[in-house]
Amino acid sequence: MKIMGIVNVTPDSFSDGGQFVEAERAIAHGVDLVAAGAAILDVGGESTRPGAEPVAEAEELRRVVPVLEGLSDVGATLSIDTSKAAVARAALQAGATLVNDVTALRGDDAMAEVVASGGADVCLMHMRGEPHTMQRDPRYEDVVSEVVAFLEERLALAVSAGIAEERVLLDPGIGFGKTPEHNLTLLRRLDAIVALGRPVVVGTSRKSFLVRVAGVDRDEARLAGTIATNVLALQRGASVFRVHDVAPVATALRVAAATLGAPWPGPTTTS
Ligand code: HH2
Repeated sequence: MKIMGIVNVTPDSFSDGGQFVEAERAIAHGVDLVAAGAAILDVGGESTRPGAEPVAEAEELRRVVPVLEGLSDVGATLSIDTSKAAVARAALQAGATLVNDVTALRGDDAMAEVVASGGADVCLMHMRGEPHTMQRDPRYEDVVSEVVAFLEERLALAVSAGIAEERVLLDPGIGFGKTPEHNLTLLRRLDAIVALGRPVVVGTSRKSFLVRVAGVDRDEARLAGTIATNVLALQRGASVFRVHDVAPVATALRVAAATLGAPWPGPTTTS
């Protein structure tokens, strides 16, 4: 079980320090997340939020490479959150060992080869549609079986492209082309994805469905909802928890794991 801390590298419109300040700030944030309990840092230079505009390859490279280099000896696994093969290739050279591809190798024909030849781990995530349109009336006959079938198919494709099965992680893609009800159903039935035999990554952190479900639009609702869903995902067999607020989620998961009698990395005091 591991916490994946989110390190977003996006331009700061309030600072005139430019590129250097942006990278320095992201590196400092990554160091803080590791101190708070993150074993993986997921570095991303392009938002996949609903409605987000794509970022050009050169700009994405400019954002993420200095940050990965700056974090290379921080003591965490480095993950690159990208669907572009060139960005993944540069990231692996800069110290990343995990490619977190929200398109599950569909976004760039060269991605599978980059992952295979780089000997990297890869997270394959389910997404219905494209980020800028995916939240327009998503529909499924049966969301659980459709997500499971998709992940099974992408896992088989990855293996046939030369990626070792042991290197693949799977993710239901909470919030990616799904209604709040779809997200809740997938979290409730996470066991169906765990049954595919690969570690499952869950990303609910601060997502807007939490506000809809909680019925309270405050930052505390996003954090409380993030904690609730991650604790239940732990109980349902998830292995990797992708979050912004590492310290409170780490505490909640440590207590939840102790309650379940499940192992949790790091010190647990019960006496
Ligand atoms: N969610 C986001 C981005 N990457 N990767 C995985 N494997 N699973 C997720 O659920 C996931 C992901 C959401 O991205 P964005 O809206 O850009 O926000 P942030 O990166 O701050 O979470």
